[in-house]
Amino acid sequence: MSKELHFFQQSFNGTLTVPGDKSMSHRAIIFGALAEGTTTIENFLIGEDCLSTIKAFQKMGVEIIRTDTTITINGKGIKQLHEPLEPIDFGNSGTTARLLLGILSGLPFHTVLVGDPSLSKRPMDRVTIPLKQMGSKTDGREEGKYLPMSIRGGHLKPITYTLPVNSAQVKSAILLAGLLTEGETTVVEPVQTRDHTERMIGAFGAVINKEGKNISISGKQKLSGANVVIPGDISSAAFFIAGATFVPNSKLTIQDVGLNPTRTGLIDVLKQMGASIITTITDQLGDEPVGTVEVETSSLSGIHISGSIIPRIIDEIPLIALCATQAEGITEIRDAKELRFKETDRIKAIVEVLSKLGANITELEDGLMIKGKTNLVGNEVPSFGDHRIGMMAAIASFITSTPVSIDDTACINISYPTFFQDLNSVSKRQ
Ligand code: SPQ
Repeated sequence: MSKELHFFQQSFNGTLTVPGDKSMSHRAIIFGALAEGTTTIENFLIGEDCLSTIKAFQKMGVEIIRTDTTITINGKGIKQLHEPLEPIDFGNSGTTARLLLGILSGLPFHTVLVGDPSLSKRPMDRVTIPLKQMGSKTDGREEGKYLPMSIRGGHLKPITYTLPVNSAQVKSAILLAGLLTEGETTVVEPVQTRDHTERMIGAFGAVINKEGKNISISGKQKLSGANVVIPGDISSAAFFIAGATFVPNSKLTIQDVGLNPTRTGLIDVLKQMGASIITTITDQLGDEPVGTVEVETSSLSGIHISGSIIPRIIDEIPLIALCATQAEGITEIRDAKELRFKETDRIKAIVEVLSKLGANITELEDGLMIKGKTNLVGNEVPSFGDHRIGMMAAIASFITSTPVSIDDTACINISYPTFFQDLNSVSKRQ
């Protein structure tokens, strides 16, 4: 489904709330499905990825009922999960695949796992290598590296594992397997990644301990049903925050958005580039800070971005690259090779899309170099079936004097089905 977009001479104005956080929505379903008792989840993200997580547990016999954005799980504990009769399809969702590999490792049955063509190209050995050390039996395409895979879980032994890649999905997969394992499992995390798994488990009555870089879980803790309210997704708000920094005459407020510091790197980067952004924490939902982001048009300057901030901006790098085309001077992003293992090779995708729009951008092995400031021009661009690339191109159409035509925007339903409605609601003619 291609879409022609032309928001030229419109700005971002007004107030917006964005749908629930994707990472937290996945985790709430996972804990609710493992818990005993009723779990309710409010402001759940009705994106295709999170629906894949629901369907996976339904196939294992968990009763999950959805009414609009509220989910009810009638949890009966881990013992109620049964061998699925059919393969489980993770669709496009890396989080579902990797976190469920962790759980399935500890469950005494056989499961066949498949995904869409994009997910089937994403490495799963980053989780199966430590899970095999714990005793999980997995196999898959290309010597067990890719989906389709099969897994036979069962009795596991605890391990201590130092993450070789800065990945919250790998960390969470091991911790979830550790929850089903007698003894203490420890993940050593050299660079902090998003910590929603660690924060949310408390609501379900269990604990994950953090001491410096060591994150430990004692196995066989009982989870009890909980009421979880999901804050707005900062990675969805990011499209509007980034756009409002460089689209002339913008002044935008985003409310009720998650402000967990492991996710707010975009705001730090944009401020460093000269953006005017004010964040205010107004509430706490469970263990997650929530608040308001106020942003207005500013003059941006290029900066160097590398090191420990990368996991805090990993999903927002397409947007940072777009902002960099509107910043004076050079922006260099390094240490971001992980982008090559997302829904598509996002380094290549960013370069191709922004080059087609007239940007001066160079592909680096582990990142990008962008020379600003450039007048962008409309063109036909691919989204590569990647929701975040498609939405980045849509935001670019606010500053191109001719339309931007995106070949496939259906992929945006992966994380933000109401994106275009929200875009229309805050775009105002200047
Ligand atoms: O779930 P998926 O497909 O991996 O989604 C992405 C995204 O852009 O929405 C990445 F492609 O987000 C990941 C994120 O990049 C979600 C996530 C999580 O919920 O734990 C963690 C990050 O991935 P990783 O590999 O760094 O752990």
